Amino acid sequence: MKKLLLGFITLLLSVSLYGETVDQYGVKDGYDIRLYTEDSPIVGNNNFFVTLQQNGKDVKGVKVKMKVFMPEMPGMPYMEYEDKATKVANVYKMVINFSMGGTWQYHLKFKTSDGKVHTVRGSVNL
Ligand SMILES: [Cu+2]
Repeated sequence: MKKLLLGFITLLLSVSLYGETVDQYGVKDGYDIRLYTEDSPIVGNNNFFVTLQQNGKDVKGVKVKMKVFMPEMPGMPYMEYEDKATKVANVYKMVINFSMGGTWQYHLKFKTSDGKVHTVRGSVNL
């Protein structure tokens, strides 16, 4: 019975993680950051979008890049992938390749026009 219950809980968790888009908000050094996807992340290429605002206005002259990585695990080397964003209208777009499922950490870096580099950390599940 215990085993059956545990199996049921695991199933529920995997269902809730699967098929969800990414939509994460953060504040760093006075900048409001939103990181999101339009589709649920998959193994392979994924479009990630970032918007950056300060006091409710889009921030100009910013360079954005994102690194995703997964720590070394038994039988599996450290993995990472990085892309620099291209700007389309007021949205920064990156194409991120995940080489396997699981939890990926990310460092989202943006360089503002004053030359400062700001880093936001988080994770994405797939
Ligand atoms: Cu891995």
